[in-house]
Amino acid sequence: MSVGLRSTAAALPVVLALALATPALAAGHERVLNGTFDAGKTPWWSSGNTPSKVVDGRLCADVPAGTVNPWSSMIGQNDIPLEAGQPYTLRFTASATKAVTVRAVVQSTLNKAAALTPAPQTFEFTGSSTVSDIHQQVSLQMGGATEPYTLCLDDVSLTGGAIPPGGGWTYGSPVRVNQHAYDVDGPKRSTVVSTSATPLSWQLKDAAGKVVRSGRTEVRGADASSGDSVHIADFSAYRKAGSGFTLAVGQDVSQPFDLAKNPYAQLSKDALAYFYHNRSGTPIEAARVGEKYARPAGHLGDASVPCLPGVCDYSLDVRGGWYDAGDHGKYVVNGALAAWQLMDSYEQSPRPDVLDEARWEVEFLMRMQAPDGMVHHKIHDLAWTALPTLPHLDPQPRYLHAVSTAATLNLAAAGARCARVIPGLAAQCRTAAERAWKAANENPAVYAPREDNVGGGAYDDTNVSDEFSWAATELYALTGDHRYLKRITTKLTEDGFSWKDTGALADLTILRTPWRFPLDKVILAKLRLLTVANGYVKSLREQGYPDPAPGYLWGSTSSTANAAMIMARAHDLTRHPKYRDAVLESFDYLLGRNAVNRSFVSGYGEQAARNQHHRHWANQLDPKLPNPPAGALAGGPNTGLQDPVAQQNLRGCSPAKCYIDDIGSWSTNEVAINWNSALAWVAAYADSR
Ligand code: 9MR
Repeated sequence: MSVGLRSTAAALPVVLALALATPALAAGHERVLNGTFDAGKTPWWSSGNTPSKVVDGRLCADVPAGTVNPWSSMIGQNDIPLEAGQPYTLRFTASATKAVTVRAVVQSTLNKAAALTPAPQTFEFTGSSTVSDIHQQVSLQMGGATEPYTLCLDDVSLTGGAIPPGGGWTYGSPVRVNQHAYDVDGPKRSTVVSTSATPLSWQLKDAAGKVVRSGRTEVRGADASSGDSVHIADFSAYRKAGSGFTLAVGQDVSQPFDLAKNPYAQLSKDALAYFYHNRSGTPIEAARVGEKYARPAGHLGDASVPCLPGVCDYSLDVRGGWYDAGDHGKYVVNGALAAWQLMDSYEQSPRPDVLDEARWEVEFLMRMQAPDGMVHHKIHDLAWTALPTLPHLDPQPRYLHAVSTAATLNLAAAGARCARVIPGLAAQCRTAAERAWKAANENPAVYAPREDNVGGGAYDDTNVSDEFSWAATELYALTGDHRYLKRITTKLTEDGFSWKDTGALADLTILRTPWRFPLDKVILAKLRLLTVANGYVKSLREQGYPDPAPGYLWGSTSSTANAAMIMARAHDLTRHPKYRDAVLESFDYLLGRNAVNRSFVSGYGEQAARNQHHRHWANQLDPKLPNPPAGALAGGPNTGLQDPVAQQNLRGCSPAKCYIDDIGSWSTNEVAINWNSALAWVAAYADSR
């Protein structure tokens, strides 16, 4: 990931009471990750002129001669949390192939000389931090050498600070609400964090502070996902529209919220605008997004992209499409799913702008098709670029990666849907989809390698039976050709769907065009849809916070939104209000009624995500750049804690609390097309009901 000093000073996300603990109590808190290099090099980095690798359990760096400043050649680790006024002790063992003096640096804390010799020595330095910031740095600075040498480093440790690793978080008011708005005609509930065994009194107040309704909470008790003890306050009976309401429980007051007739009309537009903002290969016009978000066309070089060496001997024009997420990669599996979901949104809640946006991606997906009909898995940078990097300033060369069966079937599925719904592309999409299907059947087990994750994500998948089934369903819906029918093998289950598991989409497609399918298939698909939707409704009701799919893995908010999509389809088929209510309560979860008291959608709610991991919505790193525009969904709580910021600040978190609104936390706070497509689908549905 990115290297170098961060210019921002994000506040420590901690309980102040903890900061008052005496330093002596806290001396043992380790602040460095993987200081023994047992887990390889991550998250250590070295300067571009100083190649480094782990050798026999030590990090060894080749230091060049002829640089001027100490910081011209460095090894380091970023995102070190420090507290102002606290003492810290840095220890490490190091050797060099020649006697040399380097600088040992803890940013804002200490900067000391260390005289290295060929024999490993252990050093220890202390200092007090002058800042409270979770983005400080530990480094060895080796610049200024007269001759090249190799330095090896081991057992790096930085101890100190009062706040335990993982935080010591507080989340503000215990009264958690949908910080954007409740539908006046829908359910209106709040989750109140409290260990009281008896009900508490609540008061609903209008913007002037006048109590307009009051009642008592229902005691719910321990909530496993969050570790919180909770009550539920239900003010559904109040049905007057207005803005600036708050809910008070004793001295505790919620974030303000609105009660509105149609609270999701604007979100429906904003969630879709996300895709325009992230288009590749075209200028993003101020007339559409405002000056702040306008930018020149990115990656015009995608008009001619060669394969990685040894993969193919041609170049393809793979202009256009959307950037996948916070990175500038373009991946067929994820792009096809997102485009499919937008096309499905069009069929559910028709709006021409949704089709325009889907068309932009489908045209790109078709460009990824190789001459033999197989489809390249992805195109992305050779190496990860630093944050921030605007698309038109990306210095990295880009390559097409090998074809895969999964990508090929994704084009078959999305292409078949396109042939049914996008005017003007029908013939081209049908040809591409049918060629892809044929090619995938001739090459049924070509998998994208898991290790291919430098400069872009892997999107690896070694089970493509679900992709075959999804593609067969779409092709049958398009053509009615019985050869496809027997290839439909997958069903909707409570696991829902994701870029990797697309089997559930077969049932959703059958129910989209039931008149094209045999009756028994339709009846069974409907039965499964209702069973799964009922399970989500039940799960949502059992949770302290209303999440229908409380799994808390990477992109967990998209699982919530996709579960809401399935419940919306159930509502559509049955008109039973319990499904509509559960869709609305899923929005409550996404928009602030959750364990971290935060709206995961930028611009929606008083405490909304604003520092999502993104290469040009990077205001946290450069104040000249914007925060994400309204309507960008953060990935959300993820127990995997795959990035260093999450590892430093969330260690030990309860699943529903494994979230930090920091640009460095790509595993909890990235944005992505397949997550926003889910949000756009559900928001359009809520808007059009
Ligand atoms: O959404 C993807 C998630 O399911 C995977 O666990 C994760 C690691 O492979 O990758 C996620 O996708 C990322 C992709 O690899 C690169 N672009 C950003 C995507 C969202 O974080």
